[in-house]
Amino acid sequence: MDITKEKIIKLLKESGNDFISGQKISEELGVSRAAIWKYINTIKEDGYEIEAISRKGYRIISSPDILTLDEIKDFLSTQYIGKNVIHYDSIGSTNSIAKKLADAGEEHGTVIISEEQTTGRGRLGRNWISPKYKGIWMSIILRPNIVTENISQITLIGAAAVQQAIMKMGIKTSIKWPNDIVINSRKVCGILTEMTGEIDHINYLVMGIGINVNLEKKDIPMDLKSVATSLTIETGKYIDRKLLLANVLNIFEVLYNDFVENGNVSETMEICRENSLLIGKEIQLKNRGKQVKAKVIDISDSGELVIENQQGITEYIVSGEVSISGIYGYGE
Ligand code: BT5
Repeated sequence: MDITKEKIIKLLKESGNDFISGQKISEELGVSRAAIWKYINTIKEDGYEIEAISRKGYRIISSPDILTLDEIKDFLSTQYIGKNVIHYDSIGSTNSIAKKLADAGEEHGTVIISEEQTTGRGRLGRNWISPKYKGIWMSIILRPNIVTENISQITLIGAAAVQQAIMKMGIKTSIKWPNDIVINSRKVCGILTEMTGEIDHINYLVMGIGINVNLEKKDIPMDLKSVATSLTIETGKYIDRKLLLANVLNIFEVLYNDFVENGNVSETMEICRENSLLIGKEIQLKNRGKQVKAKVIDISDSGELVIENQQGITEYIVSGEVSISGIYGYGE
């Protein structure tokens, strides 16, 4: 966003219910009053409701429900995650843009957010519906100095952060290893982690997180009715996306730091275990085209799914897709 525009929004917010004069803004920012008037108009176009009274000046009546840095920074307590937010009104896929920007050198911790995605992506080329203003559709650019084999743990850090952030809003969800957050047998969040690098070296990682926040039943297509839900559908309440987004980023950074600085994922795994949808259940596991039945015993300290196969042998699974009876309409 334009830096002067950002500063004007900041000044308006700081003066709260009081008017701030064009003269004062002009002095503080060193721009002409005519320019300020133009900026105020573009700020209004962004959805801010601004009252302007001659000789008194300007004040904000209401802020739009959008996920710009201006709108979330009061809730953010991070050092680097989300300190740079690139916000779009509409985009194909935040993961695709994040990869392009990361290729061009965009910094660690940058968050790409769009109010809507027109070609949101799931895993394996699947679609992710992302209606406007209804969810959190974002990608975090990460440049961790870790070995490639540990990257599946980062998806679990994302899942744990989302689960805990939703919990902070008073809503209990479960984690369906490795990348879904589930409420009442339906999916409210999916995570898509993509990376670029060599065998033993990561250039960057893009963690895409999609959370269905204020989608109403009509926003969910017919064929996804048994698969997808939203926080508002489940609670009947309108949920503050700004606060939820900041919570996710705040918690994510704490868990992520512990991982990259101390090699410690114990808190993440504890969250994944305690809120696991799968532990103790019979599942179907699909991995590299093979499908097997198994029972889930645990999630290991390094994030593998610990299963007992049909021969009674314990196996440690790093990646795969799990189907479980009664969840997402499967086997019902
Ligand atoms: C995922 O894939 O769950 C990963 C989703 C990641 C989405 C984020 S949004 C920001 C970033 N930018 C992107 O382009 N993507 C990421 P997967 O496990 O493959 O699940 C995909 C399946 O979930 C689809 O085939 C549908 O059945 C279902 N689905 C599609 N949209 C959904 C939604 N909004 N909520 C719940 N389920 C959905």
